[in-house]
Amino acid sequence: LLLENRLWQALEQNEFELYLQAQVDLRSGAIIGAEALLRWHHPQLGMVGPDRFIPIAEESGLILPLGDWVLQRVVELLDRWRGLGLGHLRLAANLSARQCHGTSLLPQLDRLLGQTGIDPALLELEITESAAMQDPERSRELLQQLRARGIKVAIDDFGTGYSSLSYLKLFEPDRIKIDRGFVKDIETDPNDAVIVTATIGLAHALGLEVIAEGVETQAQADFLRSKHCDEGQGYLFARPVTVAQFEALAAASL
Ligand code: G
Ligand code: G
Ligand code: MN
Ligand code: NA
Repeated sequence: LLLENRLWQALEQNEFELYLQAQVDLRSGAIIGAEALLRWHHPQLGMVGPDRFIPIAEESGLILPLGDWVLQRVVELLDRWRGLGLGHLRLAANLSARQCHGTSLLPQLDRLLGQTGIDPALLELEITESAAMQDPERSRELLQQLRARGIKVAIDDFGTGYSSLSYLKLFEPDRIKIDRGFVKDIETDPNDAVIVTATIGLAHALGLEVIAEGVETQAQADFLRSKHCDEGQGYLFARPVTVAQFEALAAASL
């Protein structure tokens, strides 16, 4: 309860910050974009990670204004990058289940796109497999609406939920994010290696791109590249860092 009360105040007092984690092309090694990850600077507790406050924010409804704030900030950054020579970078934001199934997301996106004139294809929204599966028909409709606006969609934590592979065809996302649970033991667990290889093949057969999460070692990156995985994200390439740090990293890798 304490954390929950404090959360509403946190939004008013600007205690949230977006960290950015680079996403790289596995073939060239180039940074092609980033995922935005929320952090909370609690005045007493210090830095609080999203695993601790997102579930509470989701429960209490704060996730809606907080999610609005994230989207606004992400679009602002895409707009800013055009003036910094970083206008090629894609930026992904995580959507909560409530945001996906509420009514304010599309109007807000239309407003933000209209205000800035950014290329909607540089904005990617990550929807977890489990959020999408809470209401598959509504999710299909939402993804169709996003696609109509040219916004990209990635299915996050792919492989961890109950989704049948046939839903990939129904949702028609642009990309799937292979959950880091499968990447972790990719070299030692033959089952994980088979699952990852088959998932990449299936996604490509359906015309989708694939990014692997939680890439921590060069051997994992080499394996993924050998299986034609398109992109990677993980500590091997970069940790989540501040916006200024990410901009420096991306500028240096041009
Ligand atoms: O940054 P990382 O460690 O610790 O994130 C933990 C979890 O929090 C991840 O599952 C991530 O998807 C989620 N998360 C991070 N930022 C956001 C956000 O802005 N919105 C939502 N809904 N989830 C987020
Ligand atoms: O949205 P999602 O559940 O994918 O959130 C990404 C989470 O994964 C964040 O919490 C981020 O800090 C974490 N993460 C990113 N790269 C790595 C990595 O290489 N290893 C591990 N263990 N976690 C990572
Ligand atoms: Mn994510
Ligand atoms: Na994930």
